[in-house]
Amino acid sequence: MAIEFTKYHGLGNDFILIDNRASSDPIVTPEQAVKLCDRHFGIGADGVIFALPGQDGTDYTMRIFNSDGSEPEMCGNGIRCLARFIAEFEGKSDQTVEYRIHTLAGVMKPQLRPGGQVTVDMGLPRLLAGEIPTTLAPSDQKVINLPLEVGGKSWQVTCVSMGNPHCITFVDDVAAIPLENIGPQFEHHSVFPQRTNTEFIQVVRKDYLKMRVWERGAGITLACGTGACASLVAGVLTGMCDRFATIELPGGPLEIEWSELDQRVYMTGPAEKAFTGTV
Ligand code: ZDP
Repeated sequence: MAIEFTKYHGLGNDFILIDNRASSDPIVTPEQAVKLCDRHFGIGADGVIFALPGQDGTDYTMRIFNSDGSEPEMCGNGIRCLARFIAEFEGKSDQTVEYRIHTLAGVMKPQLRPGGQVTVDMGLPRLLAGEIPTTLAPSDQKVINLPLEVGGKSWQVTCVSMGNPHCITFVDDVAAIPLENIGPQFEHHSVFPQRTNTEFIQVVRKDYLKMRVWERGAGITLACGTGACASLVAGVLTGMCDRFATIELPGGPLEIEWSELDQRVYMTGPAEKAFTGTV
């Protein structure tokens, strides 16, 4: 079967977008997604994202397969790409339009802005150990600055769920972190039953953070939207940063706000089309 796709990226976190409006099941299997994401034998991407019919009164449903075939609940950079992909096939690319998107992490609301930026209402962060999930603390308690032994070293970690699990560590110099080596050890640590995404954060100023990420199911990526949101929340919880900050990722900056008013997290960043094709 021939499948048309469009390749998008958000700060270099790249995805294969598929128009899946004709069916409520993804037209690509997780095994096929692994092959499509392969950078040498396939199209190459960090994940495959499907625009499915909306559920429960939403405009669309988003599903995503990581490059290892696992299915995350949510994807921050991906949902910005999805919003622009939808606007394009709806012929609304030049409009300020908001969509309600059903995801496994709840309803997300991306809004297109002039100039290609997309702001996403990412919902409420979840902070209890049982919600992350992690066994680092009793399930009804928060995990803020608790010690975790990884790679023969003790790290102070804070855990936040943006629908998907994140483990955040503040360090003096993100460039000095041997991500390739310790990332997988965090991801597969026994205290994270659903594995975890891991973010290393360097505080440059209270409103400017630098981040490097090891993603669950995808490894080192140039950017992670949910990770940037989770890291800002962790920074506020630990007193390391303001409620509004720029987060510099290897692929570029995202603006993140944890609103005092409604306690929701808002993410603003770019999403760009790279090319289209048929497989
Ligand atoms: O939670 C996970 O398994 C992540 N790898 C999902 C993808 C997250 C993403 N990088 C983001 O921007 O939030 C797409």
